[in-house]
Amino acid sequence: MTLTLYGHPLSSFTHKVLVAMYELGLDFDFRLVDLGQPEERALMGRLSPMGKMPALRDDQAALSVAETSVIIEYLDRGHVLIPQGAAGREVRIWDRIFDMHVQGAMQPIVDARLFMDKAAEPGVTAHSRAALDRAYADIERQLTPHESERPAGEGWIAGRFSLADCAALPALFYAGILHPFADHPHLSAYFERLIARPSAARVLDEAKPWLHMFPFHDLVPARFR
Ligand SMILES: N[C@@H](CCC(=O)N[C@@H](CS)C(=O)NCC(=O)O)C(=O)O
Repeated sequence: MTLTLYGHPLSSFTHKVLVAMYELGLDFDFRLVDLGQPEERALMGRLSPMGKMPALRDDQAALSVAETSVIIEYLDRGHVLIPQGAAGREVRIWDRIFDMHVQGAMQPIVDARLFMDKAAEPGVTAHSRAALDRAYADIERQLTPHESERPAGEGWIAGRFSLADCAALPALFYAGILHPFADHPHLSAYFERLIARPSAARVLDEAKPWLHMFPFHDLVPARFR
């Protein structure tokens, strides 16, 4: 494989794939894409159906892969991050929860700040915070021994470290800045384990020089800047 990941060091979904690539010890080039430039946006449009980042290019196979979970599945030939069978189903469930119900709930807060009138922001934010509260409660239950039908095990969200934990890192990083979860002890402890993982620590370290561009930079805890 001759791999290039097209993304941005501030992009949460790029973080998810970077954590996976570092976990898998893959050799690859990183191509920083500036979606503010029309030609760069057009480039992403050619690599990925919705023009979303990140996208993976495998030159040897002459193909491009989009959508983070699909990219990671493509890379994980040895089923290290996505086990086969029932365990894999649990991993996919939690991958979806972090992408859709944590990132998906958090993103409107950022979009409202970037693209909406100031007057519209409180309504969007209130809706997002309520959705995040529901997601946090479910994750807390999953991580609480004897509370869930789906045993977390080994300190990770679904058995051993997996695709779902790759998804959890950026989702909880950004959501936790905008809507903290300190009142959820198991979730908070899980996040501390995540950020201590060398792959995740490396991704967050690489994001540091870019975090001043995050619209809520003033809320980023000092330890991440
Ligand atoms: N479901 C997609 C989501 C990717 C996504 O939303 N990426 C964001 C960056 S974190 C993006 O490309 N935003 C730019 C845009 O929507 O124009 C995935 O998992 O790859």
